[in-house]
Amino acid sequence: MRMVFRWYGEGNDRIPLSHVKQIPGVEGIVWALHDVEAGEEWPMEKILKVKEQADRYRLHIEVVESVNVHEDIKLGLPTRDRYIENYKRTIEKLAQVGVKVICYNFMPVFDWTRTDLYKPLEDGSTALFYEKEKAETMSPEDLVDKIAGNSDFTMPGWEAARLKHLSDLFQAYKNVSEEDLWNHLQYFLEEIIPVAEENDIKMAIHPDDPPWSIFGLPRIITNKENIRRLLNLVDSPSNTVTLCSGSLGANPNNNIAEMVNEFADRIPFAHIRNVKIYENGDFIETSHRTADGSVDIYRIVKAYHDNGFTGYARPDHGRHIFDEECRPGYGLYDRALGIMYLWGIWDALERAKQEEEK
Ligand code: DNO
Ligand code: MN
Repeated sequence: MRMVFRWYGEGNDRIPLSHVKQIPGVEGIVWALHDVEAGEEWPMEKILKVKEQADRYRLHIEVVESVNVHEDIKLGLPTRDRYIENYKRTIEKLAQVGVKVICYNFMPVFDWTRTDLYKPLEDGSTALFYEKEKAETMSPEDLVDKIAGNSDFTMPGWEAARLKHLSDLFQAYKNVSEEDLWNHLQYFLEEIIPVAEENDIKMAIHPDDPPWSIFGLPRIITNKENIRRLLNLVDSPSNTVTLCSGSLGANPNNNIAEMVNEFADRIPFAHIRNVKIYENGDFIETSHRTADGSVDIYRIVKAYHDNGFTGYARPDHGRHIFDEECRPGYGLYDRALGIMYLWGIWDALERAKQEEEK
């Protein structure tokens, strides 16, 4: 397991790399050019700037999250080919600086969705929260206002410029069924996977978060069967998954450890975090500890260990603790604690194996 840490870039993340460097076992950053719009080719000067910054702390930049997919590609519009060309050029450039994994998602309009960014937990910390009834009755505009308008930070997946055209976007998706979305994903993958293969890059799709349809928009990367289908769309070692335990784990029917066992050789990147699910369908993000949430983090880490996992892993979101002022879900402290919990499980498993072999 190779531990990495998401970092939003100089001037865009309050956490300095000097602090990231001090978290035990972190070897690289998970990064992106957050100021480049979806569909545009990433400029080499900007890529090199991030590399220089990371080099200074001897942190690598092998994992990118995300190169976002332009909406026209998801909609299957004729203009998609231009954006797919840009995507290919970006893959090639990233390979040149040593990138190995590119995470992306294929969710229409919205990335991760929550109804509350700072919901108090019983211990006095706050965390990202999803209230089912609110999500089902709220308008998309109110949600955008709540998430993008409520934060001092630019929120990836919630870019104001793109979401200005919300009603047009919803109109455009009116006639796009789940099957259409599958077809559009297949078209995209058939184009980009050969380029990824040639450049020794793994394209790792992130599951939908939460793993069900919101506002009537189609969502397809939601469970084991659908991940199997995705991997079969283009059967290549470069067509892979970012297995996110928290996203998939919001649905209690998803057994993540089972997915690790089935898809191990096609998971180059693991997102590990916990959520607590309530009976009414609400869920809140908790500490990484198994006892604190509904997802069995121990079993998941054990499944990775059993399968000899050598891919990258990151703590996904964390709570906001110790009065830290941070990007929602992306503070330093709780993610650092999460890393130590993951290492604790991993090292104990590793040690037990070595003792057995003696
Ligand atoms: C949620 C997060 C996501 C992720 C993007 C990747 O679990 O990991 O917001 O960053 O969906 O494209
Ligand atoms: Mn995730």
